[in-house]
Amino acid sequence: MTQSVIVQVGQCGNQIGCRFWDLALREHAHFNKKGFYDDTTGTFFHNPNGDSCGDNGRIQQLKARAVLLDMEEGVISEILKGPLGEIFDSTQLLTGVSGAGNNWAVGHMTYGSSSRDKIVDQLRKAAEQCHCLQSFFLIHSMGGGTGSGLGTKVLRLLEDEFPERTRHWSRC
Ligand SMILES: Nc1nc2c(ncn2[C@@H]2O[C@H](COP(=O)(O)OP(=O)(O)OP(=O)(O)O)[C@@H](O)[C@H]2O)c(=O)[nH]1
Ligand SMILES: [Mg+2]
Repeated sequence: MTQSVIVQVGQCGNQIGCRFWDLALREHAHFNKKGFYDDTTGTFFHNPNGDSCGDNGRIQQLKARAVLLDMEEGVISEILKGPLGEIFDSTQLLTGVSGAGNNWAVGHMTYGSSSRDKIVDQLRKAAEQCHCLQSFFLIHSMGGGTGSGLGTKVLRLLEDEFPERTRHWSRC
């Protein structure tokens, strides 16, 4: 079975990404009534307890196979405080302070350069948690500075660093 990693960039990317996670959790809960960690669940979710689960083999904890990027803090900190907060941890997040002010060049060039190594590191960590990584899904806006500028930078990074993996992107 293969796995995929979702990369959400900027306000729009993170908000739409969270709608995806909400739906994915609901679907798994609907079809996986016994609550076992199986290959299907593993497509988008990582079991941080390894192969071991709790009593009766039921899932104790799930983490999204995701990397969350935003050059301001507000949206991601709201996500962490909300009902989806538990499926992410600090190693999957990268936030800045002031955002890219709706400026593609600031997102692409300024943050793209200063954050490159940290982003690659997070992508690698997410990839290393997969037995058989199939693809990356990138979610970002065409407007905004972070979504458009850093989002397109991340697309290039994925091509450079993971040339053999499929890339899908969703633009809003
Ligand atoms: N469909 C949809 N579009 C959104 C959402 N949030 C923002 N947008 C659109 O995204 C564009 C602005 O991009 P943002 O994602 O807010 O900006 P950003 O990527 O955070 O970039 P900066 O804040 O400029 O650094 C506008 O066209 C918004 O209408 C959302 O939740 N859903
Ligand atoms: Mg923003």
